[in-house]
Amino acid sequence: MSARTQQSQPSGEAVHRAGFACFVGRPNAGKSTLTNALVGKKVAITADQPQTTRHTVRGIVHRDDAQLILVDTPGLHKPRTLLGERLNDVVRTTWAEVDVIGFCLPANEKLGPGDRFIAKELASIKKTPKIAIVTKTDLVDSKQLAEQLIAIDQLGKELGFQWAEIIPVSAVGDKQVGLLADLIVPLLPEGPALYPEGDLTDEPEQVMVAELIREAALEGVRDELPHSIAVVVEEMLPREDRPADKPLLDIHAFVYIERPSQKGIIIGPKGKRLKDVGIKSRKQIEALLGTPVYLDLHVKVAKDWQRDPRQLRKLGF
Ligand SMILES: Nc1nc2c(ncn2[C@@H]2O[C@H](COP(=O)(O)OP(=O)(O)OP(=O)(O)O)[C@@H](O)[C@H]2O)c(=O)[nH]1
Ligand SMILES: [Mg+2]
Repeated sequence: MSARTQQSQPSGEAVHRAGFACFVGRPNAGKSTLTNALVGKKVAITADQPQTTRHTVRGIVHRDDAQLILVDTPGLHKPRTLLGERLNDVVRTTWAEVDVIGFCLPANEKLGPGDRFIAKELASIKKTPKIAIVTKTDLVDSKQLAEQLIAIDQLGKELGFQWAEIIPVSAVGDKQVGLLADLIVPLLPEGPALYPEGDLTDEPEQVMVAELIREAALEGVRDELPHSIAVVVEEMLPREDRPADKPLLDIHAFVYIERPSQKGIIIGPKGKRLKDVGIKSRKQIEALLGTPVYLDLHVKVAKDWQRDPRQLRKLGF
């Protein structure tokens, strides 16, 4: 038992802690994958492309001794659009509010200007403990990992602060994920649970459904197209006149893109790609909601929405 735990348990009674930890880092660092691994369920979509997450996603970890609320954030990056600026603002607001900051750095990429930029900003948040999380350790050998750990330790020293912890994890390989939670929990304030037992996220269903569609739509698209895609669920309604034991949920959703020229790529030859997106996301939506779903997908152009304040508002940014 650590000195810290002993101190906070004068009467020998078990202490309960509850609080917030955010994951921040460059796009594609593995923040959302790690959030899902800790929660034990997909609450945030992930993709092999930068800037997948576009809003803060709360994932809740329930333990006997604590409730840990993880706040997954969009990757902090050099913004090129109004959307990018808004996403960065969301990250900065989040890290100012949480109890613990987890800075995610992929093991397989040398520290770069993007990481230094973020670390510098973190250094100015003096009151909040900062854990450096080296992600994707399954992709490197022990030598490369050791070098990364040293570089991160050095980075903290250069910027004049001490990491509360530096921990290597693999969300995909399920390495040290539980240990990460063990390290965060003692840094949370004492207090009762903030969310009901069993809640894994506070994301509205409609948002989760839209995200699952976007995740399926992101698969296999490249260059600028991933950034151009936005998904909005317009309506979710139980189909009328269905027998009680055979319900069907009608979901109507729009996949937005920015230019007419992108339409063909999203829809694919003879509509095959869009159909595949529908099949793939429908399976996940049905698993999420626990009911059969009829998914109606339409593609629409919202011209240059990433740079247009009015369109951004309409799309929920
Ligand atoms: N091999 C390996 N790949 C990982 C691991 N964690 C994440 N990835 C992959 O890295 C890519 C990015 O993961 P995300 O979790 O979406 O990254 P993110 O930091 O949330 O990205 P943004 O939302 O764009 O900021 C995906 O292809 C993941 O499958 C890991 O532990 N091991
Ligand atoms: Mg993400």
